[in-house]
Amino acid sequence: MSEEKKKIDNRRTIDPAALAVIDRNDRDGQVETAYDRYVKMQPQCNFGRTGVCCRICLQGPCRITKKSSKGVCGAHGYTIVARNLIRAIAGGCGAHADHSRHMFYAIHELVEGKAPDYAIEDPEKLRRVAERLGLTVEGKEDMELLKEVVALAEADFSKMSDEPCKWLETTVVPGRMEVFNKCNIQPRSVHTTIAEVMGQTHMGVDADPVNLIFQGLKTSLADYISMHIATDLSDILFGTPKPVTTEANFGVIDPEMVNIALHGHNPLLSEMIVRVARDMKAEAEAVGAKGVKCLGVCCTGNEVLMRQGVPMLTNFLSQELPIMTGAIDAMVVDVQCIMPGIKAVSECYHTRIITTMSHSKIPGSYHVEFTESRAVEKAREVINLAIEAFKERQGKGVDIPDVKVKVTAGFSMEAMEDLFKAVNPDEPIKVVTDAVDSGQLRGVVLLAGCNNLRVLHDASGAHIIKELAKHNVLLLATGCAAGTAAKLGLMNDEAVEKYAGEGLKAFYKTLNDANQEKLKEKLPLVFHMGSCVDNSRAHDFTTALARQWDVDVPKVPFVASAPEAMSEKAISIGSGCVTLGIPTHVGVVPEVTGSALVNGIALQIAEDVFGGYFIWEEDLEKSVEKILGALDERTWKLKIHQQTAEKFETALSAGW
Ligand code: SF4
Ligand code: MSK
Repeated sequence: MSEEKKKIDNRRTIDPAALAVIDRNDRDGQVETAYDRYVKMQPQCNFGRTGVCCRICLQGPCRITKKSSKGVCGAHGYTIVARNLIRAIAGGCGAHADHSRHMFYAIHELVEGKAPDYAIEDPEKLRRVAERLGLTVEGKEDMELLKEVVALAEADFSKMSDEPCKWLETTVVPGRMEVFNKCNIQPRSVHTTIAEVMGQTHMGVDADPVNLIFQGLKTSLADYISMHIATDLSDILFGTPKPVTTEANFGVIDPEMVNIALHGHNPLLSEMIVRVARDMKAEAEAVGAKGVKCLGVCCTGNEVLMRQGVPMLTNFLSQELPIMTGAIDAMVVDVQCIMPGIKAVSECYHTRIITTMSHSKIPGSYHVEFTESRAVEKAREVINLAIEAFKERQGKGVDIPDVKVKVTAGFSMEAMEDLFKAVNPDEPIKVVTDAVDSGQLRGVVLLAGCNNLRVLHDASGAHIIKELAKHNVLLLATGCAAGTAAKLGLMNDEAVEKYAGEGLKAFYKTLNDANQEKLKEKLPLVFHMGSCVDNSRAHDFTTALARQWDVDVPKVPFVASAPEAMSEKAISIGSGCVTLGIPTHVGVVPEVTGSALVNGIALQIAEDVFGGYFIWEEDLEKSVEKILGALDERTWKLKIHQQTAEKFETALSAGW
């Protein structure tokens, strides 16, 4: 057995509920999960891990070694690493574009009168988005306006001309657009940019690593556009999230209910299932259940948590484990981050795995093809499968770890502004900039991204959150990092008492006091902003800070951290953060270290050009130090320049 194999066991999580299931399975069961497969997979290939394996043509795989510094075609390591990296960014962008396009299709059907089960849930958001896009709003009916918004979205998805994409131009500060123009990385549109990457990285096209990386950064902007369109369209269709309190972790499973886990990313069907489930109590009661309970996994979970207050069951890495409680009647999946392994686990239980998208299937699963025109009917079909499974469950034992915690989520940008307005009605975001200027807050950090078995599940996210809170950092979260906070009791008011420093506590007190009448629960330690695509909300937060300070983003004390980055989407989101001017910590070193040049661009040169840069750091203490260091550098510079501007009564300098 290799050294690495000896060191690693399958107890690679700090989530007490997940550990309870893993331990019980080790004692009594034989179900294989990702935690076991990761151990079996060791040692993993170092060529792949450092990015120096090329399989782009059939002469490969070519691997860069001491003996052979170039591939068969003569491609250097830096070309191979850069090509692999930007294909991953394109993969991430492709996934977000897929999600976003689906929202677009649904709204298109709605506008055409072919999606009778959907409606415009948030007409005010529609008007805000339309105004931001430069459309005339006055005197127009909602549907007419939605049609115009959708036409602009279609152009951003697919136009071939050079004018700026609307969802980029209207959501970032002018300084960013100047940088994008100067570097020639403005995407023509989302789809053309993805296609460009595939052409540019074909065998024998671009060998220049810098040119390749710039195309990668352009693609990360296309990714940002996709995410922003998805968030805006989802809010228009299903409502913009507002604070909501519920519970998280395996203890939310109720053995007396028909339990349906909603997993994936796309809210189109899951929203319908949640709504229809409320009307199908009688059908559930007819088979002896108390009702139908929906529970969330990964980002579909985040979507329905944010808008409907659906309890959060678990995040990415532990997705197979709820099935092993024996009490999940159906796991309904749509797209992205769905482990094919759930099917094999479900075979040991009565659980129905139900795929719902034509391009996202798992062999042997139930498939209920989702169509916008028959959304309610499809939701009923899915729930009926779960009810049938509940009947089969009777008489069989269940074992549910008794772990659940309170969660307050639902912090869209609009919800945040609403909170700030209670303190400063005219300039809401000034509540945050004032707190940073006065030293009450040390800055703002977004915890984003996935889980990854290369590090201890949930450990780095939890550690970073607790330490940054102690140091008075305002914390936002999205994706499975938000799942970590939710499951581990870091997304409620009790966590503020336990972990926040004095400055952060005082900041919360101001907000809680001002919003007393509105808030059912006091504010949580970490503000849940939504799913992966809702990183757009966090970018809007950064843009609002930059506008308030009247500076470009690289001057704003805002850092992103993906402690357990895993997917190609995480790579494209992280690259987008850097391009948009944000220092970005990644707790799992990506596959770029095989080229000193590409690695150097990510860590240093990016800062010179875009103001944002990557911080690879797996050590937890050092991660916190580096994140705080990045915040402090910006806060310090901002203060010096503010003091100078005040002293000489001039405008704030733009050139630092
Ligand atoms: Fe090897 Fe070049 Fe083909 Fe890549 S493109 S597999 S480096 S020959
Ligand atoms: S689900 S991309 S593991 S955040 Fe959005 Fe979680 Fe990452 Fe998937």
